[in-house]
Amino acid sequence: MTDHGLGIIEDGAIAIQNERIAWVGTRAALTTIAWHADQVTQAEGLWITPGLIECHTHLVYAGDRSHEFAMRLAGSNYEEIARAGGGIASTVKATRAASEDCLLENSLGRARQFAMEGVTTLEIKSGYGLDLATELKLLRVARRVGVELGIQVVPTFLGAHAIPPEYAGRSDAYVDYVVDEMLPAIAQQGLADAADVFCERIAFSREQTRHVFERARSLGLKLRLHAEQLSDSDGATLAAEYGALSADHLEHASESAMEKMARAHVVAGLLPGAFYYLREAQKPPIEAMRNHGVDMAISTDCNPGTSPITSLLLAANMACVLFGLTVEEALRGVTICAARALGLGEDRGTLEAGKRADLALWRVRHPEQLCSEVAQHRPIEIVANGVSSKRDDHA
Ligand code: DI6
Ligand code: FE
Repeated sequence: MTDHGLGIIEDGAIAIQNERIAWVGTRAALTTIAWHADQVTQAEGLWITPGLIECHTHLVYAGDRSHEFAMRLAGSNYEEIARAGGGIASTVKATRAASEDCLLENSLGRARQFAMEGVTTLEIKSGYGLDLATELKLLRVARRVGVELGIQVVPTFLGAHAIPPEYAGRSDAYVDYVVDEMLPAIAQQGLADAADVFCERIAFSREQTRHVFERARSLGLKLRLHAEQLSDSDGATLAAEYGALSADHLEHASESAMEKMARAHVVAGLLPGAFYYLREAQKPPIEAMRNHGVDMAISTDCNPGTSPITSLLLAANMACVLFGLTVEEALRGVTICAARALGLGEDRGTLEAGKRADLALWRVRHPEQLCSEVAQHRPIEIVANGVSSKRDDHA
């Protein structure tokens, strides 16, 4: 059996106790230990992987942007559409107008797609409210999504996603609002684990990013960054300077920034869905990431404008086909490296004793099929925080 460096255990067994993995090894070793379990599940012929980890989504929003897809097919590009008032601003309008329950229903539909594919940890960013009341609404919805689905939602505050219409031409004043009013209120309500910024020429500058990072850090929030998606503002270096958990996109990042990220243990978040959907040509510097030992996480970036995708395995497949990742890198990208991008690498992302009992059971011949075959695999059983659920058609 080709291992691909995945640490495969053939004829393995896993013991779970109190929502944690208590033991992992071969079945033969398990018998000699004479484990006394209250309940035993046979998984004959199945593969068990860690529950998948989706570390970057914007899945709480209202409306859709299919007309922009059509505009791009007719020749417009993302930046032109954004500058003309479409893009993020149009989703903000729809999201501000939507009730909390309506947002929950829309968002649950998308989140369920992730959960059914074996995702047991789901990061969700705010960022389509851009005023305090609506950002709070999005973060509450994110939390409710996790409760409804029995998976762990990790909420991120992305107030610095775009400049809202009421602050047009006054981006510094908007950043002051984010820093002085939104961040403290969100931190005080405990509604976000991290703060993120879209550092880009059509969004926020390095200096503005720094301003948000300073305050977020002082409030005890972890940091993430959207960096170098459309151009090089050297946000990746800033992420390294601030010890951010991850810098995501990175298509236009330099090799020297990868060295700094490696030294500061900043994970690279690869988002091939946005690259694909926008028909970008410039790929992230994967070889530099490898050479410097930067961890590569893979995510969908699920959002209505640049990546309306709810399949993490499809993103893993795209990372292989479009960015040239190996199967091992792709599987690590949706498990352990994604866990690290959330600051949860010690807690989940591999099948190891002591880690949270998040598992997915698959009927495949080899886990490489999970990223080589598109839209064909869903786990037949999922264990999230020690609680098992079976797929409906597999009673
Ligand atoms: N980069 C992205 O690709 C998404 N946000 C961001 O900062 C796009 C969000 C959108 O177009 O609605
Ligand atoms: Fe994003």
